[in-house]
Amino acid sequence: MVKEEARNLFEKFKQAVKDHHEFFGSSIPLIASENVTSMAVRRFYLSDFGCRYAEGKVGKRFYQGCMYIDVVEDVAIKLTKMLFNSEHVNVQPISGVTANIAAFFALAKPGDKVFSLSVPCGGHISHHRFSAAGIRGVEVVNYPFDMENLNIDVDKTRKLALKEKPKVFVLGASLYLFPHPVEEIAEIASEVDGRVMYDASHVLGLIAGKQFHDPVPYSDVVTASTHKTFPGPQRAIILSRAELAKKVDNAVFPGVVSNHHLHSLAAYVVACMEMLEFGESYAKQIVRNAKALAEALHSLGFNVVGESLGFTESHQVAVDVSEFGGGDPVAKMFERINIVLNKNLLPWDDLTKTENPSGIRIGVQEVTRIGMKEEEMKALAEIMWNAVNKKKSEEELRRDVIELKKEFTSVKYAFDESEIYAIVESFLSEL
Ligand code: DSN
Repeated sequence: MVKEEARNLFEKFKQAVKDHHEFFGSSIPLIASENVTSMAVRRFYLSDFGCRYAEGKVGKRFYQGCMYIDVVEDVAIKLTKMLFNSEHVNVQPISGVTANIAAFFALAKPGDKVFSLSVPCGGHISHHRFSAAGIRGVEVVNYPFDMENLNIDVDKTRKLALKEKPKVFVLGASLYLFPHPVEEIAEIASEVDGRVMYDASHVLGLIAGKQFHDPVPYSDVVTASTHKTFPGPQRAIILSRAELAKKVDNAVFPGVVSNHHLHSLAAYVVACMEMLEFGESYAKQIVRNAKALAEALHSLGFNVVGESLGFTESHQVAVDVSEFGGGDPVAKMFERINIVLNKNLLPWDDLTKTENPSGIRIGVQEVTRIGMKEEEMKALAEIMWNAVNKKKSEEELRRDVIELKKEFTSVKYAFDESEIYAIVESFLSEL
């Protein structure tokens, strides 16, 4: 007989699961690092693969029963190569941070210097000493940042690199509006015998859809989670030059991964197929939507970051909301009216502003995936403007959000389930 306390906890859990799904069903999701997967992806996520183990590499496992898992992983590698044209692919990291830890192990030794962007300028926590970079014991030096161009200052970076001689130049970001100067940094890296590691997590889907600068030809290693603009399950990949294959693979297994969550690997294969088919139109609409939202917010009176640069080239829009009390109260107020986004440090914030930074960060990849277009971006901007200026009650604003969301209840740019089974079957038979 289960104890009453456990039963009560289970009731609480069931209620939370129900409430969560109802909340997201009637909300506008704008977290730049999230996305929604198709029903076909979810089907594979629930498969028996999630109950199995596959340590090691394709064809070289430590457990029996992996013969079909080997096929799945081989397909995942080949589809990833098709999407990104990379010499070597590892599909085993279970998250972006895991991939970054492995990349640091492959590229650097403890005590080596690493250049990365500060967190306010967009650097991810795993590019820093309190996460993946610190786990490898490297010394992090921040890139000089050009506040006007909202990007890495190449000339100052060259000067600093000649002095500091970093072994790794980390590119890619979490607040990522404009492509980093990858060619220029790769050139500097070659001058000081360093390597380029590009964290493409945020823009992977835009790269797959050919709507963002492709870092693969200029980077030694590209790491990326597969669930932001790339609409797959939560895991990660590492792309690298062929000469680094062994180092990368060993850093992943046995370095940071034992089993690698095979149900999400199967789901990732389906997401790759979706991106091969729909990636370009999906990515194009994401960038169009981001630009449309930025322009609409700006014309209403919001202080949108990057005006002189066209606001954004990615899925993200950043807004300085200092005049409305800062990112923390503004993000919480939006949550109350069913708009989900996050507070964010902006390049001019120092770390003392972490709790209440100047900005909010908005990502439009998920609303694009459910079919929203430029017109809905304008409607969304209007609700946001009414909200920060308290032109309506929160109850009325929540109703406006629910009304806007009402028509957008299914995932676009995706196969239907029967089609995906047929496609996966035909692909498997071609191997
Ligand atoms: N922290 C996530 C983001 O929102 O950018 C990435 O891990």
